[in-house]
Amino acid sequence: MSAQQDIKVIEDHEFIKYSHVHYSPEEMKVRSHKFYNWMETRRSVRDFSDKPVPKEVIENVIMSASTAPSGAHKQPWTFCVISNPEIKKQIREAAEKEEYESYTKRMSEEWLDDLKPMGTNWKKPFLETAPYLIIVFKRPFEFDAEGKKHQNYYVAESVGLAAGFLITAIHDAGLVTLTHTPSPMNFLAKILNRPENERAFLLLPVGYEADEVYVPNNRRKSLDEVAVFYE
Ligand code: IYR
Repeated sequence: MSAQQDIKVIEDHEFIKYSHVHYSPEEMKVRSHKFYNWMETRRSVRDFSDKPVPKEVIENVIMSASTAPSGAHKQPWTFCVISNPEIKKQIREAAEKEEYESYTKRMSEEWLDDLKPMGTNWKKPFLETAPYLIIVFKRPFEFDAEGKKHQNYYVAESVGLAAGFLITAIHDAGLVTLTHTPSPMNFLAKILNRPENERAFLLLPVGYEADEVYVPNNRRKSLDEVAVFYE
């Protein structure tokens, strides 16, 4: 028999008693340091292996992403998971068409210069090689059963947080990803036949890195460069 949940009703709404796990200051230091070291090993990868990944892992990382906080708890996101080779091919062709235009016409000289150390170009073979593509859609509004439109709140912030959780969960599972933003992205909603309340937000290929992968030798900003303490 499970323990009875401690529930309080305030103005007709249920609240459940919550307490988080507590660690000693020493344990917190060790845990936070370990977690930082682990996150520090994450890298964006552009060369993928076609080695299969269990679907259950993808399901679990999406459920972790969906634990992100969201405006008024609307969870204004949909994760589309593509493993079908025909659809991946369509996505690659459409993305490369847009990226070709971007790299050859739309991006400024300064932007192209800033991207040189990343070694990117309009070619996106990973869109077919990676076993899974996860496309994160934001949902700016919802339709209720009567067809009435309801706005969601802080949609970009909420979906950005869910994407961060997703990337963290993918890393934790021992897989790699890339935050790919083909621009403009409306071809994705068309190919995937998404409803009118969804807009593509991010495209993440997910899988194992290719056998021999090199990533840009980027350094990350130090604490001093990213944080200001007011004591
Ligand atoms: N969307 C393009 C270009 C691109 C832009 C930025 I800012 C990057 O950090 C990386 C790439 C692409 O995906 O290649």
